Amino acid sequence: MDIVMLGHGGVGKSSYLSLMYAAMRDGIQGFGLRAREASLREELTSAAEEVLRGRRPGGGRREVLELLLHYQGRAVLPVRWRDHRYLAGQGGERLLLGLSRADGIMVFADAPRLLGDEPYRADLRRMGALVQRALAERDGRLTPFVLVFTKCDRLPSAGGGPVPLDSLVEPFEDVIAKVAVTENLRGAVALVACGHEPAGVTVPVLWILHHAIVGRGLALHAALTPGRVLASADEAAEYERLEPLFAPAERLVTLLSRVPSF
Ligand SMILES: Nc1nc2c(ncn2[C@@H]2O[C@H](COP(=O)(O)OP(=O)(O)OP(=O)(O)O)[C@@H](O)[C@H]2O)c(=O)[nH]1
Ligand SMILES: [Mg+2]
Repeated sequence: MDIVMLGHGGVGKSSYLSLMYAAMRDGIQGFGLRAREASLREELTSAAEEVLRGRRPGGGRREVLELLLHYQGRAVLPVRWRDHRYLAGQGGERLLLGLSRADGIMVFADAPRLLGDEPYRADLRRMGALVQRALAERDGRLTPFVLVFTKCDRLPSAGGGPVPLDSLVEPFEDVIAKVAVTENLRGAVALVACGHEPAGVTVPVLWILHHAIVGRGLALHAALTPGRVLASADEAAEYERLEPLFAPAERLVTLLSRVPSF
């Protein structure tokens, strides 16, 4: 399963990843994520500790993290978690390919910055247009799509006022409209804070797992249907391992009932 995180440098992707990992390492409703290699397990765990102290996560930048999806303590499926730093003006062929093949997509935006910085908003609109192009090239696979607004602890509303959701999503209006009319894309908005007082960290990952497990399963099932191009033995085995997770993945919805979706 391929998950892509996309966002500008400094938006908070690595901070998110480390706190997400710390939450999923212990597991939620039986689902967990673990790094395949011990060195990455240690790196992510110590990065999470740094972030919880309010610091920038250390460690080198990895573009691809090899994780394993666990269910009830057993490894089920490899998860390739891609950290894609968006560069303004980038042609983005690699990005387009990554997004058009992903089983789950997270697009990151810096919430406090986007409220006041017009050039940044314009840049997010351009990034949104690129994402839309990639979405247009996808097959019809059921795929979760999360707009992750970071640094929400720094929003003026953090003291308890209403979150200016309309202003936050405005640069993404066209992408949201595209996702909303595309049958197999499931969009959500997540407001997160990744610092010493984390908030909303589990929403993006649980939204992704909730839909991507079934999405991946249905895609494998279609490939295994008699009469279709021959599926590999690996795909058949993967489907066997995934199928028992459909119902538990469905039940994650109880943790996501208040998430704005589109
Ligand atoms: N207040 C606050 N600061 C954050 C939050 N998330 C990230 N930061 C800070 O933002 C800076 C950048 O965070 P990173 O997680 O390294 O951002 P990144 O997207 O991985 O950046 P690149 O790896 O350069 O692409 C760091 O100084 C973090 O401490 C947040 O939710 N709240
Ligand atoms: Mg990073």
